[in-house]
Amino acid sequence: QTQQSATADTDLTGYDEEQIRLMDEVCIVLDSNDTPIGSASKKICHLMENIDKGLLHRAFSCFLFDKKGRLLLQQRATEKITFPDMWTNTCCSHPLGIPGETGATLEEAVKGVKRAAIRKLDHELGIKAQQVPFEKFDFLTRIHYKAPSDGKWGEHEIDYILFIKADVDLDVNPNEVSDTRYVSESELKQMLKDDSLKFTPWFKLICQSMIFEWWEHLDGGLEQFMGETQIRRM
Ligand code: DMA
Ligand code: MN
Repeated sequence: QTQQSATADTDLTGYDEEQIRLMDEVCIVLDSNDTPIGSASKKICHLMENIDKGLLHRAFSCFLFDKKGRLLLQQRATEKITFPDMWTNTCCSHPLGIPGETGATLEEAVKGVKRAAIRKLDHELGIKAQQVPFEKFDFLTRIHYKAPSDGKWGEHEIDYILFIKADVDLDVNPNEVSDTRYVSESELKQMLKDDSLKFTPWFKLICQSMIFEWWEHLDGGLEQFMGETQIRRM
């Protein structure tokens, strides 16, 4: 039997060519304690038929704040296969099964997701690596959540939450992101009340639980929330 790439699959008929190509990326498959137990394509990891059998993978969610303490949001492009057109935090993606992004211990895994975040901040938003250096990222905690997208596709992840304070220049990739916006806490609270806007499920979970408390400690006392070893099940 020959190995099939995602591009050859009927599950992906009709979607954007570049987004289909990205479904061949290799994600890190986990047990429920975040121990890597293998790898599988991004496509395999995001099909609800596999998620319903328990397939779980590693991800990160990056929150970037500017000098004024405003959070950078993005609206996902219409081309995205999962959760298109929804507003969400600065950048989300997956560490890949490649050297430097995989890690079995929490310490190594945190390094891996920071490297993946640097890679994807550039890919999605055109933010150059020198504006978001490795040392500037803070790891807060991990959340384990499951969320369907449209029936066929969905998410089931252990998601590493990363904060970074940095003033950056944007050069948005329109295949990934259709809009960006810097918001204050009160502006985000207003946006969340606006029924005409759609938000990703993981961003909603984080908004309902921890984000505003963390945000209040951005300029002092964030240390108490950093490096949590317990996985938050949501
Ligand atoms: C996946 O994000 C990660 C989380 C936390 C949902 P994504 O769908 O934006 O991934 P990618 O940008 O790689 O398509
Ligand atoms: Mn995912």
